[in-house]
Amino acid sequence: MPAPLAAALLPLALLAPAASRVSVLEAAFDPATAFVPPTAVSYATDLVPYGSHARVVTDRSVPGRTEFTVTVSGLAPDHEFPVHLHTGSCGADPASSGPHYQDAVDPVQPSTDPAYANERNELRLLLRTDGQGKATATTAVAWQPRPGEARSLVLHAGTPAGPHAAGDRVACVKLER
Ligand SMILES: [Cu+2]
Repeated sequence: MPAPLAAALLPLALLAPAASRVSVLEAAFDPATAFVPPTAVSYATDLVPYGSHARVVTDRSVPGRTEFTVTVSGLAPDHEFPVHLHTGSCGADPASSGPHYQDAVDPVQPSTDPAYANERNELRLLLRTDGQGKATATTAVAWQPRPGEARSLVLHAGTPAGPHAAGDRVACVKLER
């Protein structure tokens, strides 16, 4: 049926100029100590097993706005993982991802002032895995990260935390080299 097919392809063609503002990152979680430094690091294999998978779509096609969509598979089932944009990169030490990225940076660090530490000034998502360990979450913020300053997405232990504190960093995805 050629006509419906053409109709389906037309919107994609119209969107093509914006495609360069959309980046897609796919990675499997690996140990931080892997010979080739991995794009996605797991620090807690009970929650984020090696070989489990993340896909991050960053859409900056609308000026002054960024939409993040995070999709994971193979994680611990029926679990909530808070996910944040952090300033540092993913290293062997979970703390290497540094503090949360803030659009307006709190002059007092670590930032606890709700005028800065809030979901409009930071990027926060909540991944809720299903019984198979899959989850997807989308959020948008009214800013675009400054290049080189938002280098990772960090998954926290969340709930049920088991042997981990809820805030522990259990995995990290490098957004920039
Ligand atoms: Cu965080």
